Amino acid sequence: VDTILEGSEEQVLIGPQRPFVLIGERINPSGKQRFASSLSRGDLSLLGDEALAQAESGAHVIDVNVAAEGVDEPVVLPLAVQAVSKLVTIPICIDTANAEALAAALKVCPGKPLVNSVTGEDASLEKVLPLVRERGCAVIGLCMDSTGISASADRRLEIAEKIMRAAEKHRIPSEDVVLDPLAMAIGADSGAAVGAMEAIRLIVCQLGANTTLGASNISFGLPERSLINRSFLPMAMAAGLTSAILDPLDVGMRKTVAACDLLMGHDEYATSFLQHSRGGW
Ligand code: THG
Repeated sequence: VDTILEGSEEQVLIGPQRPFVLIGERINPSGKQRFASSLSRGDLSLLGDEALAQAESGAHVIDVNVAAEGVDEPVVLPLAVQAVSKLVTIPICIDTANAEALAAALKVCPGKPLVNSVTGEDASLEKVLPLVRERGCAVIGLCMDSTGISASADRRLEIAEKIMRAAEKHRIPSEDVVLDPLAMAIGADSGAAVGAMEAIRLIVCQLGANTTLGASNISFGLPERSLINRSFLPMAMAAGLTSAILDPLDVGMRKTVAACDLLMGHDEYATSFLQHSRGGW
């Protein structure tokens, strides 16, 4: 199935027969002190630069996350979403764990955004799903709950199933739920990549849903992050992953995704690959 997202002027389809969808991760203050303090002062200029740079680099969707110490999310998130939506025409992925901030951001966001995210916890499902239903948008379901993130792929599938059932109860179309099996740091758990791939396979086979994950999470704390990220992504794509949150300014990653789209049979006559290759990426 295809998940349809809309920006102010562009539509993006996530689906198993479509080119892989890149969700730009760079509007996120975690680990970036300068960005965090400018946001807490209400300065949105850095954010605008990141939005434009990512769209120009080929991001299909822009993730907007402003969560940091000193940032009043219910005030800053809608301002950030509005600022981004005025600069780019592609869909926005609203990345927050704060339901009040989400509701405020949805009010000012054009098109059909992707809400990032709901978890399998009852409290999260009951707060977030009514907002998704009311706005008619799509949502990322994180395969975790109050007990945390399980190392077991079967357990992650159970949570995915719970999220799908809850979405159905709220009359949200199943294609509007994108499941995130959760990629964890490989430096902390050597089973992180294999576990994520197994969870992707189960989710795709059992639920037929689209999937996403934070690709850069896998390399957290290690050197050669880009190398690790762009080695992981083809494995996850082969397991059925249909989108990812990553850094679209990483040229190596863009080349890898373009080559994988071609190899997956999603780029007939290598049209897109040739165009990017001739254009110097
Ligand atoms: N799943 C979903 N949403 C998510 C995540 C996920 N949102 C947040 C995160 N995980 C994905 N976004 C990022 C953004 C930045 C980084 C990693 C994941 C990152 N940044 C570098 C750092 O912190 O060291 C700094 C970036 C830079 O080099 O400038 O790694 O899993 N649904």
